[in-house]
Amino acid sequence: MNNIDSINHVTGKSVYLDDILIQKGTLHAVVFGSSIAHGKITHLDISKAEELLGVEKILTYKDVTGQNQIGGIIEDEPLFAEHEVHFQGQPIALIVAKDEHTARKAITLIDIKFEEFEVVIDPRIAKEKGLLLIPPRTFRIGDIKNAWSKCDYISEGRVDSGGQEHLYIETQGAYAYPIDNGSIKIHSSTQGPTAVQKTASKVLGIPMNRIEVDVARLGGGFGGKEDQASGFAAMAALASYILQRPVKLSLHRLDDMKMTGKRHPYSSDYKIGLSKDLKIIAFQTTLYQNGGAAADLSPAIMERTLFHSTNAYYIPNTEVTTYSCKTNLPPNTAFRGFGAPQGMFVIESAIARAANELGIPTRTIQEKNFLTENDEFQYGQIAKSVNIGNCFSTASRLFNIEKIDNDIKKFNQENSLLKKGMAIMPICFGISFTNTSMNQARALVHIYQDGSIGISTGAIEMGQGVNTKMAQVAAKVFSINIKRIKLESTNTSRVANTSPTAASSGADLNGNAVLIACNELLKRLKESAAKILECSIDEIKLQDEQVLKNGQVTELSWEKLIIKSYLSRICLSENGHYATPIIHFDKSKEKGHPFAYHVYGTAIVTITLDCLRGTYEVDNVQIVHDFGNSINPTIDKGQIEGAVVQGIGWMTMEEISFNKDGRLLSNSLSTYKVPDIYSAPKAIECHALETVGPELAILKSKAVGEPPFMYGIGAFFAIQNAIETFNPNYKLDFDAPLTPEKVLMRLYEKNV
Ligand code: MTE
Ligand code: LUZ
Ligand code: MOS
Repeated sequence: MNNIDSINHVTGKSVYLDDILIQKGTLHAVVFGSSIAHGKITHLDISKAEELLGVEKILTYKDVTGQNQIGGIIEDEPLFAEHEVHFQGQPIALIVAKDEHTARKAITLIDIKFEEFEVVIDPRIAKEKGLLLIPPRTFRIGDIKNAWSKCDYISEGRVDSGGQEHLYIETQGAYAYPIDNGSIKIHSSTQGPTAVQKTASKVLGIPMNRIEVDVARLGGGFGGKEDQASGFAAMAALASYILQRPVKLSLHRLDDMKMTGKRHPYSSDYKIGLSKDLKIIAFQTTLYQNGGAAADLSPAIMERTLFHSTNAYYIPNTEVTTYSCKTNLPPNTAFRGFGAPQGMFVIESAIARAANELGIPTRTIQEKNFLTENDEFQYGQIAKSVNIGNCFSTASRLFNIEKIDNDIKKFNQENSLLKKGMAIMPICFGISFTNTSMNQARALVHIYQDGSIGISTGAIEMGQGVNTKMAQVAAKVFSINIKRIKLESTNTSRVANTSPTAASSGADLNGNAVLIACNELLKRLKESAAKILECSIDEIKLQDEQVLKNGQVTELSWEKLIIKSYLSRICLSENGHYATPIIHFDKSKEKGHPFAYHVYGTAIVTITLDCLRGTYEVDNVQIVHDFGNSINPTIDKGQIEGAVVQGIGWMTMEEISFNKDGRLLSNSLSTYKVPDIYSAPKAIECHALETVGPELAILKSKAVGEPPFMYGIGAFFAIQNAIETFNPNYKLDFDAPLTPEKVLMRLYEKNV
């Protein structure tokens, strides 16, 4: 089963924001952002810009009809800067003109002066100065204080990981226009239509029922549009509301890179203690999250870092503290993995260093400490259906780790300037929004008189294939051809109060809502069929577009059943509501059962390093992944491949760089490198672990969106492994990304 959209995608027929035919009289908007990272606006004169022919209006905070506030979790972010600016690119005004060119020209006519303040871009410095977005949080289990004395071996260190630009192909944008009754309709490239609706309602100062948000699909989101689409949509909506004209805002790539937040860079200190037989007895870490200038989703991301700071290991004494630090960077935000990759990189680094100091392979420690059934996570949840050990042992058998090892040794002996390296990356990722209340979804299913079906849910299709999976669910329940099913755009008037499509739970939550709605309709249709065929309901079965009675095909086809049911005045529409059972979390104790289940897997990453140039190639990523009972192996494999490449990019080549004044230096695709086909692994082999899959996953098919991102972390350690082989003087350090530039320095680092 391919993605239902694939033909339209490759023939260019799929409609994205920029493909929506615009109405007559549509105006175009461009955001005017701050040129400095921190300061006071001492002078702002927009009059010359406003006089430019073709400029309709320039909006500032003074024009906001409701509240000038877009903070989602914490109300700390103005839509337009008022008197101060806190990051370079922070929106100050919106120029609305007859076309984008005119709006850009007007920007050059805006007269603005600042008084500059001190710029902080380092989270550790922010913490010292007391600049925190929220109070710190700590997760703990066991007795860390007394655990150290039980350790035979203790190792300490520092770990840093960098930011990451989402680089969705479609930039942030929205198209808003007035509709009947003083309402506004917004087409937005967002993962969270309700977030957009709520934000626009607040900014415009009109109730939510006057704002209709509609999303056909996104050209990628990766978390970057979970929260940050809202501000731009609110701007377009505000302009449209004030001018009573259609307004389109579609960010230029360079503006998008400059104005929007990215993955959070983290800096951290850790201490790890092991017993003689290599059991990890204690692990303590303090992480400094670089939150940027406003909270955005940082508190939730910090929470997921705490949850995943021990990755796939059981550590009886753990204490993890995270500080969310306020800096003068654009507010950092959700990005595939949502704080988990940063946390996992720390524990993997701690293990790698300990192994290095003990002179043993890293995997010896990894293997000895994997979670097992009924182990308790540091947040109180008891691990069930654990198969990390299973994934690891299957991977080592299937891909023959011993042989990989020997081949690498042989290669490295035979080659002086090329060295190969290898690393194992295990993953354990919790599925559910960590904020329990967000784990709900609804689906509205209509069966039309001709037997075709329209499904509306809260899920956003962003390339991950959620629409295909939901169509599969409905087709399975009714046992009909999937071609009869259409996934409608995601629209707040049809499905309300949606959680963003995020946390990898889009298919689980919305798919289950579809399942509930379809099962209810099926019950009704069976009743109807039983009446028509004069038998009991138990004798009825729908199979391959036919109604069966006691297993025998009847003259009643799907289409006949539908039209007859309609004529008998049976309701052919249903609204399904799903809320994940079981999960809960008590923030006052930092304990609970926050996740419906966990996704496990293991990757073996092998690389070849050119020790003359510092460049490297990823030879292979060999994975054993726990999909549960995959509903769509084609799509799931695509998710694995994309995530692996994205993860490798984060760890190796994608380097976000700000200067000390808070100016983004890596501000275009010539200075910010993402993996292309040449730098992608030469092979990605993915083997599905045989499992039944958990009840709480949609049709036992586990969530797949984010977990495989973290396989990419293995590339860091594989490269590091090759550097060690070439240069025995190299002292391990953990400062990602490990760019070719950094690799070269380490290859020739001298013993000091
Ligand atoms: N795949 C594609 N092609 N495009 C995307 O934007 N986002 C990822 C992942 N896979 C993304 C993607 C992220 S961050 C998440 S949370 C999940 O998809 C969201 O979709 P799901 O909940 O349906 O898995
Ligand atoms: N978003 C969110 C997420 O609001 N809560 C989460 O737990 C989460 N996890 C992953 C990605 N996005
Ligand atoms: Mo994904 S970071 O949950 O949008």
